[in-house]
Amino acid sequence: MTRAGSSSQMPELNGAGLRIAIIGARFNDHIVVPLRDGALRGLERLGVADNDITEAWVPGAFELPLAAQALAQTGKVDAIVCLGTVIRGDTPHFDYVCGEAARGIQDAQLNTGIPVMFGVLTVNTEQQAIDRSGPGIDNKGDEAAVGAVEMALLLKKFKG
Ligand code: INI
Repeated sequence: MTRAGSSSQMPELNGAGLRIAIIGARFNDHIVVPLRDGALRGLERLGVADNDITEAWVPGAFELPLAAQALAQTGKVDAIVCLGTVIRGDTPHFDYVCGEAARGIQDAQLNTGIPVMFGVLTVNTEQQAIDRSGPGIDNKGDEAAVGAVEMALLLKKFKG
């Protein structure tokens, strides 16, 4: 039997040689910067070289999909980590931004074949965002970075 990510156990991940991009949404940057820091910690822990990491910023989570798709189309990255924070307010704006960010990020990875991680917090309160962007490995930016390395390695394996 050929196994390619077919075990439910988290595989050993070696990110050396992978080119990973992080795109952050500047809106709520007091949360997104710690998510970015978590992503960088995760990539470094898995051996992704600093020189192989690209960082870019967009105004808000709504803009993440276009930037991710454009970057994926360059062929210069093996995976992309999208980071943002959308905090529920008094109007339906939250639902539009979250929905379009999620749909667009999924479209970007399906359209391009480059993994694009959904590291966007969609929370009801600022405290929930703070709780998910701390210094531990439960930081959602760190988790998204680990996912990016896993998916990049899996797709490379598929392509042989
Ligand atoms: N963008 C976010 O990333 N988070 C938010 O909480 C948010 N809220 O609440 O409005 C937000 N809005 C901006 C949006 O992403 C776009 O940048 C803007 O609508 C321009 O297209």
